[in-house]
Amino acid sequence: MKLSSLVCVLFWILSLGFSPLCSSRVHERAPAGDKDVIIQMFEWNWDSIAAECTSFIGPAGYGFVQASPAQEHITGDQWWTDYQPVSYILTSKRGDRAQYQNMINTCRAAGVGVIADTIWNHMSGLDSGVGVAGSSFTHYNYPGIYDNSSFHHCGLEPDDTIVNYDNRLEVQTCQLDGLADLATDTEPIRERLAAYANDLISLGVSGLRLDAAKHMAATDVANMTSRLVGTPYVTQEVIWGAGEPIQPSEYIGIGDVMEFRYTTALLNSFLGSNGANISGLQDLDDQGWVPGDLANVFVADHDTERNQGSLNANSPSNTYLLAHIFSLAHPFGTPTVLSSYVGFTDSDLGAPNGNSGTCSENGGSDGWICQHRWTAIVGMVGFRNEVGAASMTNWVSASSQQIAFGRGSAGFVAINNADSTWTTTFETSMPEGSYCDVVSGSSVAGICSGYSFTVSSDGTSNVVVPARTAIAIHTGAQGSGGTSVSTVAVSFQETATTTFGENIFLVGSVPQLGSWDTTQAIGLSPTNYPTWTVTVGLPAGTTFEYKFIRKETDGSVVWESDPNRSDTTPSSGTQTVVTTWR
Ligand code: LAG
Ligand code: CA
Repeated sequence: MKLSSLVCVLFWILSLGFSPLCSSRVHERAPAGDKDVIIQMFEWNWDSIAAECTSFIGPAGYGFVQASPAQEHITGDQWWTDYQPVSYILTSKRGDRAQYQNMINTCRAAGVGVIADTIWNHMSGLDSGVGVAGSSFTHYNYPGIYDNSSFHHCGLEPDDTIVNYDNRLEVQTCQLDGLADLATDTEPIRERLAAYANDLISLGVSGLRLDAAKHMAATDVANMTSRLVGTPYVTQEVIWGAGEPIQPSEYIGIGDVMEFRYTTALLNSFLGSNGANISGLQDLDDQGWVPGDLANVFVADHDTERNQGSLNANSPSNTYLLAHIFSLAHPFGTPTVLSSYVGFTDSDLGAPNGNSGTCSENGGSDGWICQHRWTAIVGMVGFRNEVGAASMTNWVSASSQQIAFGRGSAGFVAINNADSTWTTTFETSMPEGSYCDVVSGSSVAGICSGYSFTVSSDGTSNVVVPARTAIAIHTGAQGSGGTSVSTVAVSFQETATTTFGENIFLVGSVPQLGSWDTTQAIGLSPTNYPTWTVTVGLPAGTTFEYKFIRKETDGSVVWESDPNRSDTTPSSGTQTVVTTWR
């Protein structure tokens, strides 16, 4: 970021009636283009995050982990006990203060900052209880911290619970889900909450997520963030709702805003629902959302993966993965990747394995999904770090569910969210070369573990993108080998004499040549009889076998004599194969 004065003025105009925020210090978003990807390590405990930072997250190039709330909360097996704080003791299900400190130190040593999920709006919703660190409390009394006068008692609804989102005052001073609503418009509360955030900052957190920010007036939030030490990254949860008086734009002078309209757009576009398609996702700065450099964007968070508000790991036809590839490739916003656990269809289910996150090499284990380890997601983090701030180039949409675009001359991605193969010649701005597809694999010492494809000197690339998948290349992952998704045009010129009604066909070992199925053989034309010709797009750099066959008038097939012919296609360009029937 670097909030320009323009944004300040814009904020000031949009926030009529609120005091302008531009006198207060502005909080930095993640540095653009320099490891800006955040992982939301939902419910992972501090020791397991620390270990994962060292063994995987740092080396993979992520910039930040967003950890679940650190403060003392109510007891219970459900994950959402975290969102009912009862004191500012840094002891939760996920570890104590020393473990939190160790996580921060370990992650920072691996080049990864920690973003703390903080709860400023409310305390618990229970009549009374004892928290996980032993603190007793009642709904409106937290001994030594808060008493009845510390809370809003809005008097607008039965039980003071928010029902009407069309009423600004109700949304900000009544109780979200019955959670005791802190009087964030008063000095003692502002002072206490800023002290809580500064305690986390003193331990070394790099940023803060402000839970339920929409339920606090922007002026309240701005007052508290102005008291923070340093300039931590701030992302605010302001869930946009149609026609509501409280708008995400009110909060952009404070820090980033979680842009839920982006999440909804990806849900609809990738599922093709509500008239949306991925071809509509080119320019996201003209949608009326918060500006991209102030938006924190995500395919799903822990709430939306449970409440059908987004795609999730159970979404059909690979859409969840494709949406991540899109999100990491597109320049709009600072992306967060959710890393969560299975069983979220039960919306109360707590984390597995005693909150100790575990993964396998490229996926999860022990109930954890470990989205942050998926090959394609890791590959796209590398893509994003490589392309940096490069602008979008070469956007093309072959159909409503097939898009491709480049990022300057550093990267190119093609997303085929249709049910049929997309074979085309892309125009890229990439330098000539052979690249590893980072969706299917990576470059290990110049050898691609997944697909590879080539870009010619004119920037074009002939590529096959299978249905419901994507390919992506960037200048930081060059290489060859693997399985090629590039095609080259191969012209076959076979000289064969025939009698009237007989025709020459080509059949071979690769799918493009029918995989030896004579009913799928490719017909040649007697363009210059007795020379028969056909040009076929075949995978680049690939060796295959083939034969010509003659189909007789009665439908029977005569094969050329053995052995099979063999050919290796070049890595790019074209090839001509001249043969005579034998
Ligand atoms: C958030 N953003 O504004 C969190 O992202 C979201 O996960 C939190 O809700 C919510 N705000 C409050 O911090 C979660 C669960 C709720 C749960 C709440 C408090 O989605 O279901 O409410 O945390 O634990 C639970 C019960 C409610 C009950 C309430 C109070 O589900 O039925 O009314 O507790 O006892
Ligand atoms: Ca409130």
